[in-house]
Amino acid sequence: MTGLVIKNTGSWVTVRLDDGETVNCRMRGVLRLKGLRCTNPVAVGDVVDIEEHSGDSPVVADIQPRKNYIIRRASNLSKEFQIIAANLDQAVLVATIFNPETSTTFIDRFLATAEAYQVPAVLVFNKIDLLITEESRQYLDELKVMYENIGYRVITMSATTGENADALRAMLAGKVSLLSGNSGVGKSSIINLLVPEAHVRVGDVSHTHHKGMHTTTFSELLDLPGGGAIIDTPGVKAFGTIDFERTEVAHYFPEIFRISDNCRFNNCTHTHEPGCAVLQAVESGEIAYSRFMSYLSILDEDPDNKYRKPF
Ligand SMILES: Nc1nc2c(ncn2[C@@H]2O[C@H](COP(=O)(O)OP(=O)(O)O)[C@@H](O)[C@H]2O)c(=O)[nH]1
Ligand SMILES: [Mg+2]
Ligand SMILES: [Zn+2]
Repeated sequence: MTGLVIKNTGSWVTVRLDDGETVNCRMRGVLRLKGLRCTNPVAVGDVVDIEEHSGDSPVVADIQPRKNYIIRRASNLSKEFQIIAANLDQAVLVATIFNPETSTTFIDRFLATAEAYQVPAVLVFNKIDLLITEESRQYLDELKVMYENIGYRVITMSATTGENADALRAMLAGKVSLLSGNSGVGKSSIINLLVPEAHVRVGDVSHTHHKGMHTTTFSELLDLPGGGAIIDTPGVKAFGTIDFERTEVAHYFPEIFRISDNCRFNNCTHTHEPGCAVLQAVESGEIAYSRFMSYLSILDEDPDNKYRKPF
């Protein structure tokens, strides 16, 4: 039998079978071994083969090949990885420009990581009802235009007033979307708006179990009324930074990559080289300064990097 993993608590996975029935399954030991450096070999969104055993709980026996998946390090310095979700149609970043402010660096890292995973990314700026000054609304417009010019879809909305909620619904319809974003940006509020019966707690870390001293958060796939689903990953701000190859970082900034065709050297890092078309485009404003700064900040993580910041 095959089914879709709709919840993963770490020790159990909930699988929805083709007939709609859901079953809680254990994981077969050998699957754990396959994902040696992975704390959870099975993720929400996975299609799995299960075996039923009389008198015992069903077992996830195999995972079907994934279209894509998102991973993160189990902890900052850990060598172990955690698969956050699999088989995504898109990754949605919920951001706010006020209360709290999501930095453009955070947004750009998210977008670059999504590019690296080949998952289409969408930006949702929430809490637009809070933007009462002309400057703040102008800033939002600038960000929207900037990201749209690069090729990303941008929705501006308010979960509180419901403004533009229909645009969000249309964007999610029929797709499996991962919902990410810093805490406090309104992810839970958005989920409640879309799936009222989910009753996700707002202003709090949702879906947490307190078992003694351990706090476990789990991912869950929630069906949308109009078709499609969102994957909620409480406690996961964004996907983990993958280990970008220094020479590849520019590939994940589409507008930088496009222009880099015109750099004099084909191994140009766009940091100091003569004849660098990217540096020229940053200077002329064709490439947004904030985007270029985000690009540099990812390069900066490379301990071997030897470039000098040009600004
Ligand atoms: N003004 C305003 N507040 C919002 C909006 N969306 C969420 N909030 C508030 O922001 C806080 C955090 O929301 P929550 O949904 O828990 O954010 P999460 O941490 O991303 O899940 C709560 O107090 C919400 O009521 C919005 O669109 N406008
Ligand atoms: Mg929440
Ligand atoms: Zn260059």
